[in-house]
Amino acid sequence: KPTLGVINAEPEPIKLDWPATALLIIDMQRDFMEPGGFGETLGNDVSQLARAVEPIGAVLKAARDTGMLVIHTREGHLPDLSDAPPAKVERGAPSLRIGDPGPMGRILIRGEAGHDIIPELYPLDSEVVIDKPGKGAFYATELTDVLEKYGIENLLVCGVTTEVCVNTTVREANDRGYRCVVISDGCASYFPEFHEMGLKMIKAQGGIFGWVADSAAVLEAMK
Ligand code: C5J
Repeated sequence: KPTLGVINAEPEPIKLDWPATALLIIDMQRDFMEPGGFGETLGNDVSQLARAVEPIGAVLKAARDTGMLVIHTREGHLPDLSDAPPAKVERGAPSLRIGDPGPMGRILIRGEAGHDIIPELYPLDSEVVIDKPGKGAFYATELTDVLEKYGIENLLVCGVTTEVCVNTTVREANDRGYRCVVISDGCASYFPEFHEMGLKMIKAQGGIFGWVADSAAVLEAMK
């Protein structure tokens, strides 16, 4: 297997050293993807996110086949809500608030069924799972330590939602010096127009936060 690959990305192709590259899958949790979870309590049409599952599954399979480091994240809070800022819990007028009992257990609480990753993309025991209280995967997590331990310099980023947790994480990663390639069809938003703009914001201005490529381009480069 070649250790270098070139992804036909926007705004320009990017050459990656595979051993220094990880696949980062953001928040593919039942709470965002399925009826009765956090996403739906906010009034969202959760069916909008389903389109990202297959492309992520294809890249996940390729990453597993090549031995790439795979990191999954989950947004959620401790059962006593001690890591949930009141500003987050109290805002808006959701049908259920964070911590309230719902059909998949307490909304956005670690250990509940709704907090878990969807079966199609379920982590292997050997993969890293990062629990995060915020939208970004670096804030109040061990992600930096994990990336340093494995010598990671580049991230293939996908998951939900494009403009919230994916964008926040890519911005955090970019400031920390990681090259981020965002997998366009491996991301989704409850708002298709936010998805489009979320990707444009990343790749505009010469790739101000990173690169964007579809799953086909990523898979081609990983061959
Ligand atoms: C949101 C996320 N949208 N994972 N979380 O609240 O994007």
